Amino acid sequence: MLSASNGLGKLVVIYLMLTLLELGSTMMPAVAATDMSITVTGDEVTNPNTFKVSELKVIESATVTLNLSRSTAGVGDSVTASGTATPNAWVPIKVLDSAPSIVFFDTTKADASGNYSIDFIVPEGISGLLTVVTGSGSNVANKTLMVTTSPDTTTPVWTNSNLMVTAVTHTSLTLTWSGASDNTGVVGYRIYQGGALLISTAANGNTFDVNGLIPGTTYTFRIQAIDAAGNESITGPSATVTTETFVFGDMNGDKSVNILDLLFIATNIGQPSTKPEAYKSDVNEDRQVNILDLMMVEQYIGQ
Ligand SMILES: [Ca+2]
Ligand SMILES: [Ca+2]
Ligand SMILES: [Ca+2]
Repeated sequence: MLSASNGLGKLVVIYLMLTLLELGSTMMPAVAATDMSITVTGDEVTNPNTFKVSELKVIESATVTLNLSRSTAGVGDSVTASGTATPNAWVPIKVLDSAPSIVFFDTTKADASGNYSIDFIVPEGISGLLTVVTGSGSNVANKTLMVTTSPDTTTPVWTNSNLMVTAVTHTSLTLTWSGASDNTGVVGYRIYQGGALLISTAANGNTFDVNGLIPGTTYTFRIQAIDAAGNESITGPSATVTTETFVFGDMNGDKSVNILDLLFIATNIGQPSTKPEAYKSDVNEDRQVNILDLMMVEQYIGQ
């Protein structure tokens, strides 16, 4: 606070102040000033030729400091960067990867005491050493943050799981199941017959033909999903099925061999062998349904 008690004194002070302000950098003490504020009030009523410099304040820039709430983090983790800077100043924050590319940028305002704090989330696809920088120009502070990739321990899950069994013959059937999901993706399915692993399949095929089964036998199948880390689901769908009982020549499955079985074969003559009925009608297994199959079955009529 500068003031003077009489008119002459005021003029001297004003002159000195104006000179001081005009000469500025040559007369003022050497400080690292980034801002100045001057409050001037006039005395227009009693003496319009006078005014008073009531406050001359130099705001020095404070050196930016930085602390991180953690030194290691995983993707999706929140990290708090905090420290001190110039009171009420905006503080930029940058997070750089090793390239270096900016993976996060924001600004926050320091409070009247110079304290600032800002949170950021470690983005997807980031790993390795990050550098967190706050401040600007030459007045910056930085800290490193190691982003670790934690192993996937989450197993695939089934929602409304379903396992269908179709095309059941005396030795084969077809399994078809709904898909599972996983936090990192399902890479395949494991098919269990009873408690034993039958086969693993790729994730893009939700169907499998089981062959070589024994006629008239009950089987339980279960499907489990696996992810890239080898985590296997535990709640996959299951189904129990009995293969057809085999009576040689009993083409229509009525447990007897008669003219109806010959008709069954006759209607499948010329059909592709992949058609279940035709496959079944190929009694001599020569991949064709023809008169030879009819002749074989005819021998068993009445037995
Ligand atoms: Ca997983
Ligand atoms: Ca029959
Ligand atoms: Ca045949």
